[in-house]
Amino acid sequence: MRFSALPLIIQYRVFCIQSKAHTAVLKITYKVSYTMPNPLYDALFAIHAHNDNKFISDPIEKQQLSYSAFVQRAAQFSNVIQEAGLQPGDRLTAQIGKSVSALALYAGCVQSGVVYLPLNTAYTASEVEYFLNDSGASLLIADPEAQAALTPICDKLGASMHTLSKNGLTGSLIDLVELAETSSKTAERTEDDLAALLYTSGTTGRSKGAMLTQSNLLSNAQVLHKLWQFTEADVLLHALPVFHTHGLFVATNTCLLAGAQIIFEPGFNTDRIIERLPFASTMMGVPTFYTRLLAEDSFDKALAQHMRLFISGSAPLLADTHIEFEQRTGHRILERYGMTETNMNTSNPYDGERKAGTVGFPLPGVEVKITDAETGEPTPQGDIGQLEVRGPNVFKGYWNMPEKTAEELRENGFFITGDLAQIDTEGYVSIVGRDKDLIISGGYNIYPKEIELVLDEQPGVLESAVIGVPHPDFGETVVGVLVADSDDLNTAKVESAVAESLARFKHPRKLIVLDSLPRNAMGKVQKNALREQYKDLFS
Ligand code: MLC
Ligand code: AMP
Repeated sequence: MRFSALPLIIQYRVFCIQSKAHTAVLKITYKVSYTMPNPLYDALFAIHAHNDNKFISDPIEKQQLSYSAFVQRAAQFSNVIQEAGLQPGDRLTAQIGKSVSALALYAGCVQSGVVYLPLNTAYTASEVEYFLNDSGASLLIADPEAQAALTPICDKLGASMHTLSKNGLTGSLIDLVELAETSSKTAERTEDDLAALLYTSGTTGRSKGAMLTQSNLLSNAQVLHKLWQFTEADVLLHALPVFHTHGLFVATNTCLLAGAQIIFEPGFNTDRIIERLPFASTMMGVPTFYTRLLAEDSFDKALAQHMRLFISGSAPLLADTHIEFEQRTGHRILERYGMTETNMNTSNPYDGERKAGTVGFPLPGVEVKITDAETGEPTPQGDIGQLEVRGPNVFKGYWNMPEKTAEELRENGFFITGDLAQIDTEGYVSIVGRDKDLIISGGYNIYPKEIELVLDEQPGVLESAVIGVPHPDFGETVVGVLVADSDDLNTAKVESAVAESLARFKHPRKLIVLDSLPRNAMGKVQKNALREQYKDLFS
């Protein structure tokens, strides 16, 4: 059982060596075909079963966990998941803090073949209810502080719940994990089986579950590992949340493939990051990380001298930030572009020129084209159009939403990203805008429609328009423009209603009341006019 996660050949070799029947090994090797019972588990975790190198460490607090110890911990989580009755293909939802246990839970899901559905810790109970209900998840792992609010929801939906504390050290889940065996049966999976379900908000206000297969995740990690030249000598300073593609897949899977070490920070605290930078060789972040570092006088060349690579993504990195960063540290940030539905699509080169304001070239194996939104036909070289991508990284479709899937994922495999882009004569892709009504605040996607639906329901509100405006820290932030239908409009009450139903990062940082919304001749709200009018609100 201990080696059941390994390819059959290796299992047999190990078995033969253990039983001292060395002579049988070669004969058997040629008879048994090479099977990969769980490609993602084998590539990311099983290979580390005997790796005693550091996986997670903290150079300041002098803590560390080896790869082999982590694999054993993951097996304990896998056993608990299986003992809870979850079968391969079932969904497990987690709204938990960033901890080693959160990573082991992810690994335990991969090992047991259960589809992992991580949720932003900022989501309110009503948001969690939507995800639980839509995904049909049978088990929710939640913070003990959220237990009282989430228990009735689980009861209503027939899901079970376990708790896990923010630091991952206590909770009913840990009580079971502590008792579980440190080896576990590995569920057989194919590359096309789902590994994760990640929700992304939609323009209609309803979040969509992006179905990510084992090969979506694995192929992307393999490409990034090679392209960005990660090795076991690397130490990644990891300050991203682990409920999104960036922190969970791009950062973690790439390190797992390389056998690199991770300094696993609970969040982005500038002082703690500055303290740990000298021990790291690489960092991945959203642009806010880099602007926050640049705001510190102590952030200089000396502090970054051991670094090999800074990577940015999830939101546009201003060319000014790129240039200032290079002047300050001598490092050119490598900007890449991706999405929940597609993992990573493009990247600036590791060795070649990293062009500020661009997201580089399509990744190996990924096709990118710019098309006309009306006709779907490719646009002439250099023109702006909608960006479409195709490759092994592109998701399988939206969970239980065949129509939405058909709208965005063409039959020929190209996914319409909703981003507007152009490609220069050297092949560098630039994201120049969005065809979708979307705000990206500090790397979190916010769909205005979702907020407008809540605002419109409030007493005294006739209608609303939610826009994104420039923000010095978050890149963009949310502003709500309201039209009153009576004297009853009380913006403080509106704010508390929003707070009850939507995660904090989606809350409008300002509510503005107008007599009417600007509209074009067709009656459509002119959000561009509002964005222009309020563009300096936070500068
Ligand atoms: C926190 N707050 C935010 C916010 N993050 N508000 C708007 N936008 C955000 N992104 C709220 C807090 O709740 C708090 O509310 C206030 O803003 C200030 O908090 P803070 O302490 O300054 O925030 P902090 O905890 O430091 O978080 C900021 C951040 C974080 C930028 C470090 O948001 C972050 O880690 N973002 C990364 C998101 C990410 O991983 N995206 C990848 C998606 S995958 P109050 O009540 O105190 O005012 C993807 C694909 C791809 O996009 O290509 O990668
Ligand atoms: P998400 O749905 O959270 O995965 O966010 C994906 C979106 O983030 C993309 O569609 C882009 O709009 C945006 N994005 C990601 N990386 C970049 C980047 N480097 N530059 C500009 N936008 C980006």
